[in-house]
Amino acid sequence: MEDERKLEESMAEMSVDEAKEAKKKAKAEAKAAKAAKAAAKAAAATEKGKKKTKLGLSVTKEENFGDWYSEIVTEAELISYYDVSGCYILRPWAYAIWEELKAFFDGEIKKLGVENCYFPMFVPESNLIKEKDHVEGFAPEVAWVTKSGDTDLDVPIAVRPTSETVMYPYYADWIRSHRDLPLKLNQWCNVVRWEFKHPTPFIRSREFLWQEGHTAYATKAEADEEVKQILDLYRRIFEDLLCVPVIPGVKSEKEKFAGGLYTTTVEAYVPANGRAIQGATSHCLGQNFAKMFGIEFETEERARALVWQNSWGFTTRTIGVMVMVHGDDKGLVLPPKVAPLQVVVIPLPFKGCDSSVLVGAAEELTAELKAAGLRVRCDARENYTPGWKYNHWELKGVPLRIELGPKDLEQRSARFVRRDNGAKEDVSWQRLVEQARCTLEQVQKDLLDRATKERDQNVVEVRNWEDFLPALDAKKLVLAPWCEETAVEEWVKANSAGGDGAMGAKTLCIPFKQPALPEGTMCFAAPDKPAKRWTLWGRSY
Ligand code: 87F
Repeated sequence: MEDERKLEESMAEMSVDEAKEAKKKAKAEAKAAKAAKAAAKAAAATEKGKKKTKLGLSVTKEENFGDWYSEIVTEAELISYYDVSGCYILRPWAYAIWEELKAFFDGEIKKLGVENCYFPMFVPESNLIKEKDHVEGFAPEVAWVTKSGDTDLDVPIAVRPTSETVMYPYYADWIRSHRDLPLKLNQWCNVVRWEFKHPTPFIRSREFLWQEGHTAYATKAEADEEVKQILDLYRRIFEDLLCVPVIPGVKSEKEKFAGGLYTTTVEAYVPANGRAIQGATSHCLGQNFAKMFGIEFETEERARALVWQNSWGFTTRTIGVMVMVHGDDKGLVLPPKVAPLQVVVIPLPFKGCDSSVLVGAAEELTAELKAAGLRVRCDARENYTPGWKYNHWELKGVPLRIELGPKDLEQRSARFVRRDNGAKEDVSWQRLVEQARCTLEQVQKDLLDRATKERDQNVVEVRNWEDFLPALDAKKLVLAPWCEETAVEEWVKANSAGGDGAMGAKTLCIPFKQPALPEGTMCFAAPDKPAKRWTLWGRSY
């Protein structure tokens, strides 16, 4: 009541638009707070339930995907909830996965001649608003520092939501001649976007980790080339590391980064709820920012010219997508290439057996695997039963479990158990390292194969509007011939929002890989307009 009154009072001093905006914001804030409270309550309830059973997850992926996800990310010790709504603690298990992705991408961009750097997280107000198109739609999400202690700052300072406006004033300074080009910088950092939509760990958080690359070239051809190269690295992060198949393509005019020329993207699919999710974007900014920030150079012919720029980024969202795609009712299923631990060795002491010999042998096998470069740990803790350990490491998603019991010891072999499909195999000690490597490679391959099959079964070609909604409602992504008119895109979105609260469909991308489009094919949603290309549509995050 008190808050409402305060809001009314301050609204009396605002313009109608400002008042509307403030009301909207207050409503969204209240909604976010309510959602956070509900999430905390749910977390506490499942915590309680589990204390009773000690069995790991209390809901199945199919029963309630949302609850399953909140539970798995906390129970597997990827994240902890934090006291600021929409912010999460990345625990070592999640951070180690991030470090794997980072190591891969960092190595690859260095091969392309990109250098790492670090710019401040604070943006002067005057720079932030220089590029209007770019900031307009995003303004409500920008967080501001307005005080130090009790004193108001002379000028408020924004916290970076992305760093175009932080970096480009200095690009204008540094770039003078064609000899200063190309300039290729990247930074690994955090960014803050004060979102009001329901927050989800990794998927939508108010602070997240990412890399942002910002490059400048003399020619458009060079910039175009890099956009593709970076997008392909993003594809490899998803497919080769996370075993998540993606569809690369270009965004529609409506969905592209407004400040740029065109946006390329990799789009993933979450089978459990049929939603699409943007994986990472690689933008060609054209010369828009160069104009705004005066980034010019002298050509070899001594003429003045504007640079061509790109920016590109991927975030900790990648981890959330991997969890959603591969996790099961026992917990996480981690692809070996990103798993913090690839193998866990568990000795199975038996009553009446000398457990020190068994544990000694388990530790030796562990050392051998470690020496071969695998990430492995021996879990010989005496205060937990083997059954408890199986559940624990399954929950954490370790790709391969190696059990060693008295019988195995006798036969100088060990039992391999795969996390992804439960397959068991007895392996002689002589072939231990070789077979562990081979099994992990097979798991990596099988995870991508399985996810690709499932994704492919859920992308359908639709040629007319009648078939569009039923496909969406059956949790499909839809590939449809489209006229590429924004008005039609907006019409589709409005007319695909279900009465049951289902959201409208968006264009995800115009895939680079196009099925044949016969001459005379019309737009699926506007049958009087010729279709230009097949476009991928879906309900999305
Ligand atoms: C939120 C607030 C202010 C996204 C925002 O995709 C500005 C923005 O510019 C904003 N949310 N964006 C677009 C970011 C574009 C681009 N930046 C570099 C990337 C990749 C990395």
